[in-house]
Amino acid sequence: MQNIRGTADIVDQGLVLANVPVSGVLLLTLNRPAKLNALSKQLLAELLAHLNNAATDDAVGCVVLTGHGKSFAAGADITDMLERGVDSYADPERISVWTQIERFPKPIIAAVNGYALGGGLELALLCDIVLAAKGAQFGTPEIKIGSFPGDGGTQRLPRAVGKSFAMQMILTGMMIDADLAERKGLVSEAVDAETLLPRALELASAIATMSVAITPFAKRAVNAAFEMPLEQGIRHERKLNIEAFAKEDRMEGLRSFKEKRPPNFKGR
Ligand code: CO8
Repeated sequence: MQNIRGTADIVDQGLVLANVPVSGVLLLTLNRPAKLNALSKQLLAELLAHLNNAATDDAVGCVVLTGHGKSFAAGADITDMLERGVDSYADPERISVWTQIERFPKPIIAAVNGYALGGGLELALLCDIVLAAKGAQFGTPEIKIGSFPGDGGTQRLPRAVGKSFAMQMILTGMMIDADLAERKGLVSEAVDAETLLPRALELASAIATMSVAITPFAKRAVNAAFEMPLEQGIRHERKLNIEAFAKEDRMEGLRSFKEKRPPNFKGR
């Protein structure tokens, strides 16, 4: 696995490629194209290692996650599940890696370039913004192989598209295209394939110019909307806002407005 710091070009090694195409933005590319980027334990571990580096690197303000080849990710590794049965799915290390990915504090944009199926869709769903290329396909086909979503899909998909459509997807295993995914609120924008990465990097770059100390608070507050009842969520939002006043950047932002100049965020 390569070191992400100062990496200008993708080095063709590892199951997750990392580079910094724009200041402040870490681009991670799932790189198991021969298996449509199926989420093996090793691939997830490499993804987590990059995210752990990014979490503590003040130079990274936003992550873009995409896939190499014709797939974002075609799901959990079916071959491994067949070989190891329940031990493949319930492997405590695999689950711990997944949970840590879910807790990554900085914003992640999924740039879905092809198939986002099963665990691949679940990975996109735990990202903060999902963009899709027009040719992308989304689905939870697990039911067709005697399974059902097991890494958050039954919980996050209904929150994204509502119960009825989520049930339709989960119980039939149907695939939907990017335009329908956009209409259902699963993705924020469906764009032409050649625009996907530039658009993702543009948004990520805009996010990375904000305070790296503050954007994680905003992410936590929005995610609370999917985890807590309204009243509790509003209390949580207030608590996070009070905590954020302890950050230098909070006062710097307010001062910059008063002084009619751009803020000089320090990420503290
Ligand atoms: N796992 C492992 N290998 C895969 C996966 C996968 N999820 N998806 C594709 N591959 C492999 C194929 O086996 C093939 O390998 P090989 O060349 O060695 O035979 C290679 O990738 C290319 O795939 P195809 O030849 O099938 O490519 P096509 O373009 O013909 O088809 C599809 C593309 C439609 C995406 C097809 O590959 C497919 O249906 N893939 C499986 C999609 C799927 O079912 N995903 C859900 C998996 S289960 C899951 O994610 C969550 C389970 C959690 C609960 C489990 C409880 C037990």
